[in-house]
Amino acid sequence: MRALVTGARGFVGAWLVAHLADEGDDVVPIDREIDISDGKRLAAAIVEARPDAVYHLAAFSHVGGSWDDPAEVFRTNALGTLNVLEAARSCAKVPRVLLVSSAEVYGRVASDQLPLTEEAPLRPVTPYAASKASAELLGLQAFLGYGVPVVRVRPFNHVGPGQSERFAVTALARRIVEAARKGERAIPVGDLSTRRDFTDVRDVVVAYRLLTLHGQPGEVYNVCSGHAVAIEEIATRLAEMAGAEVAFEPHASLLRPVDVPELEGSPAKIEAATGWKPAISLDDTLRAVVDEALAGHGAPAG
Ligand code: A2R
Repeated sequence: MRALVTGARGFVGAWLVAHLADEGDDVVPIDREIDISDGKRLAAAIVEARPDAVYHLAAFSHVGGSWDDPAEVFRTNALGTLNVLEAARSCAKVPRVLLVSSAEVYGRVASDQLPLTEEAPLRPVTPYAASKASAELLGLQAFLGYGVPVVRVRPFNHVGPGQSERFAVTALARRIVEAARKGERAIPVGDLSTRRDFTDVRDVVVAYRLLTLHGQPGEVYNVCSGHAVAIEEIATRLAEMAGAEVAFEPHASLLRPVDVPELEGSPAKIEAATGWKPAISLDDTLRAVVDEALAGHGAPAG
């Protein structure tokens, strides 16, 4: 299968490109060299590549940072997705499109609503979530209106080696390792009570390929483990793994304007469609993140 990947040098993109190549796919990676909001250049590149599948990952991906420039976030995530869909539609043989949305589209949810199924209403709280919900609607319209075979995915939090330290788990691991090296005992943190459903990025990319092959066009699938874990527990495990004796001190500057207290997804639909289940335990993931922090490098590993 010939697979074009947008956002190919990002955290997930690097792992996805490696996984597709391992599976024998012919991969065409694109990233910043073609701005996703430049519809003409993007269409030319996609038409020329003649892919069987497009994995659309390019995005403004930082939820907290999305408050600073909602228009730019919308341009990249929603308009960029429209450009990918239009490009796919103009190909001689219309490729499958895997459209990567986000579980953030579910917004704040009462704990009795968890785990979230794909039927849950979209109630975006952040500019990032609104841009992803918009991208999903564009994908649905491309399917219903033009018959483009679009499969939408809502990944919950993913984590693993190669992630930027703008994201909580990697940032925590690096801060813990640094504090231990300097002999510091206290680490400033955001809200540790937040609970999230984490999946290892290496499992996420397996899910993406399986959904591209076996997902039902027009449908949407959660990609998640089905178990929420408090960031506090993760912080504690990271510290243990790093051999660091540190205390975590909440810091106002590290809190987001609005945070979603708990997210937990149901993976039942993806399991039924593809047989996918996460294979890597949270401890193995955290160990890999700590090892990377101890080795002192953070470049994408894929
Ligand atoms: O922002 P950069 O320089 O790191 O480049 C990112 C790229 N990207 C773009 N590419 C083309 N045109 C744009 N206007 C544009 N804006 C951003 O997309 C980066 O290489 C890639 C996204 O990778 P990450 O930020 O590492 O995101 P991650 O964690 O790999 O997430 C992949 C997908 C995204 O759709 C997320 O929203 C979703 O999974 O969770």
